[in-house]
Amino acid sequence: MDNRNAKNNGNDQVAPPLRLLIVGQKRTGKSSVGNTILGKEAFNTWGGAKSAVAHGESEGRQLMVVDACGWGTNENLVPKQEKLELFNALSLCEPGPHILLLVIPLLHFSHSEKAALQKRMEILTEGVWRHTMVVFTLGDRLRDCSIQDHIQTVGKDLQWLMEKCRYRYHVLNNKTPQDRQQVSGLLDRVEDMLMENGGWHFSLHMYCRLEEEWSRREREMKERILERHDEAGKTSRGLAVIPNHSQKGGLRVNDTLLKLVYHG
Ligand SMILES: Nc1nc2c(ncn2[C@@H]2O[C@H](COP(=O)(O)OP(=O)(O)OP(=O)(O)O)[C@@H](O)[C@H]2O)c(=O)[nH]1
Ligand SMILES: [Mg+2]
Repeated sequence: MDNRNAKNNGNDQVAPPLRLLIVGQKRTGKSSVGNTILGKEAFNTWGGAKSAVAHGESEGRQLMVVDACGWGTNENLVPKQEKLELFNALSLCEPGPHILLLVIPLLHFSHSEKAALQKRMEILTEGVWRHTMVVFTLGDRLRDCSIQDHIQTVGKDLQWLMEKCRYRYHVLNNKTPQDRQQVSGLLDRVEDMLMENGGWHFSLHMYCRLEEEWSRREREMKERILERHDEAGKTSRGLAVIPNHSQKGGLRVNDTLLKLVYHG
């Protein structure tokens, strides 16, 4: 745990900064989110800027905020330059961000936007979702409609995203940065997530190693099961042991679905 005391409660000890990484598609309001959170013009909003880092104090918390260069709309592959930009943004918040703020404007969320987002998040491994919260921008557009209604009506792609983030989201209106309640609400949510994660920050290196380890164990276990049943097949007369893979990805032997249990 490396962020036991993100909130400086007035004692003299300087709390370690909470590291936030702001990601999302181009022109969605990422820099504005950074500025609203920090309560100052830390990032430029002219567009097209490279990833940048800013420090500051906001609502009693020491913060380090990285505004990542926005990603594009290609839903089939992630251009090499975009991958490098993503890694560069990660390296700006070494040893890793506590929380990623994934910026989504309160507009229609299309299937191709979802596909493009999924491709970028996959680079960061499945583990990144534990550290990700959605920040809806253009909060000023929510007039007569609640955010829950918006999520319901926008459709299944946004609902998919909500499920990935376990419904952790917050709405910001960047046109009223003086509204500090919206910022303290967001930072409270961030701290709750940090507690749920035992204080651990996101580490791409660690999650990549974990994914490799899981697939290695899965491979070994399947091989061992197949070997064992091959031997059993040789010794038992009349019982044909036919291993195959079920449609759901489980392993079936003689029509019995074997469940693989991992202890990792
Ligand atoms: N009405 C409204 N406009 C917003 C809001 N947030 C951002 N904008 C506007 O959206 C535009 C883009 O905002 P940025 O913060 O520069 O977006 P970005 O994602 O950093 O853009 P890139 O760095 O080019 O990827 C700017 O004109 C902002 O003023 C919001 O909550 N409400
Ligand atoms: Mg920007």
